Parts: sequence; C-alpha cells; structure tokens
Amino acid sequence: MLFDILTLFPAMFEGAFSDSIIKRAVEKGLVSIGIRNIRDYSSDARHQTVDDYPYGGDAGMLMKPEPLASAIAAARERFRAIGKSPTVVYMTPAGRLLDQNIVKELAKRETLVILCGRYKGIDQRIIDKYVDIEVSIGDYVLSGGEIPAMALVDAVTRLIPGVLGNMDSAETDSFHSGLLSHPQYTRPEVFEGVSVPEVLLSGHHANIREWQKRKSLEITRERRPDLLDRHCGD
Ligand code: 6GU
Repeated sequence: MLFDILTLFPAMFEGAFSDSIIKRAVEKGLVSIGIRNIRDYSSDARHQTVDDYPYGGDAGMLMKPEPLASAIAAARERFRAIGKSPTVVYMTPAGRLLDQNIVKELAKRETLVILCGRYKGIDQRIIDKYVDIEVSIGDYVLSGGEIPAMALVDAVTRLIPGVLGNMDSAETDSFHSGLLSHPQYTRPEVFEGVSVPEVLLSGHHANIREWQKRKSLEITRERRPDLLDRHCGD
C-alpha cells in the first residue's frame, strides 16, 4: 500500500509513523508513506498563501483550491509513473463515519492519497472534482484532518497482509467480527486480591471459547447495541 498524505503540518506525522507496527510495515516494504506539504504547492512563492476568505462572508478561512489541486496532481503523478490510479480520501467532520468496513474497503486499494483539511475546510470544487471519499473519525471537532489521517493509515496498515504477525493478529481485534472483544487477563493469577476468571485457568479450550464469545456478546449488548444489529455470526 502506498500512501501520499497532503497536509499543512507535515511534522505532526513524524512521531506517529516512526514506531511499532507502522514502522515495521514500512521497513518490510509493505507500506510506503509519503508526506507532502501543501504550502510547497502554493502559487505565490513569496507568501506561500494557502488560505482565503469564504464567499458569503462566513467567519474563518478556507483552504484555497489551487495549491490543493497542484498537490493532488503531484501525488497522482507519482502514482501514474508506476501505473497506479489512487483513491483520494478527504478527512473532514462532514465525511462518512469511519468504521472497519470502510477500512477494509480502503485496504484493498493499492494507492491512497489522503487530504488533511484545516481551518473551516476546503473549496467545494476540489471535493467535487478530485475527492473520491470523504471520511470523518467521529462526532467531535478536531483542529484538522492530520490526527484522523493517522488513525486511517494505522487502521488500513493493520489489514495489509504480512503486517501483523500471529502475535497481534487482526482476527482477535474488537470490531473484526463486528463485536467488541472480551476481557483479557495476564499474570499474576491473583492481582490486588482479584483472581483471573476460573475458566481461563481450566485449560478447557471449548469452554474458554464459549466464555469469550459470551463475554464479547454481553459487552457489545451493554455498550454498543447498535453493533449487534449489523453483526452476522463470527
Ligand atoms: Cl476527519 N477532521 C476534523 N477536523 N475533525 C474531525 C474529523 C476530521 N473527524 C472527526 N472530527
């Protein structure tokens, strides 16, 4: 998977991708993440302007269309050179709520361009002409699309074959089966007076699976009944 991220704040990504699973995925050559500073594509070299006032007189600023179009064109060109045509994702609170189904869909693409919005958003003509899908990560306000982009890259990268070993397999993650995961315990057997549930110490695998499934359903019913409607078996 090749990612090309367009942002006004490239430094925000430095730490996020330089550790743990994403770092290893990059080192193994399974993913490559390019970060492009939209300011570099500004048409006025002197001030490198990237924002402007909205028509209609609303408060706040918008990202101008020209630098965005140039940055998207540069990303497209990078991929065209290797025979790929990317899916362009725009991170915006007005987008579709990100869930594991969207993540699975995006993980099937070979190349993704991820556009991070700032200020009050971007000129609608960029969305109409260049954006394939608009994605939000939840019903709350963030200062920009950078943190959502990191969440998206992380979630997609986990699904690329070879990225996860058996140790942290995606199959046991919450949401993979459409349910929240069951509680987990490690040593010691008794911690601050509280024991690990008996069944987990029994060594009886069928009983353990049964307990985990039951807990998983219980927790999902209690916290996220909306997920049960969409859940189909395991
Ligand atoms: Cl994708 N962007 C911003 N600015 N805020 C958000 C969001 C995205 N998703 C949830 N809140």
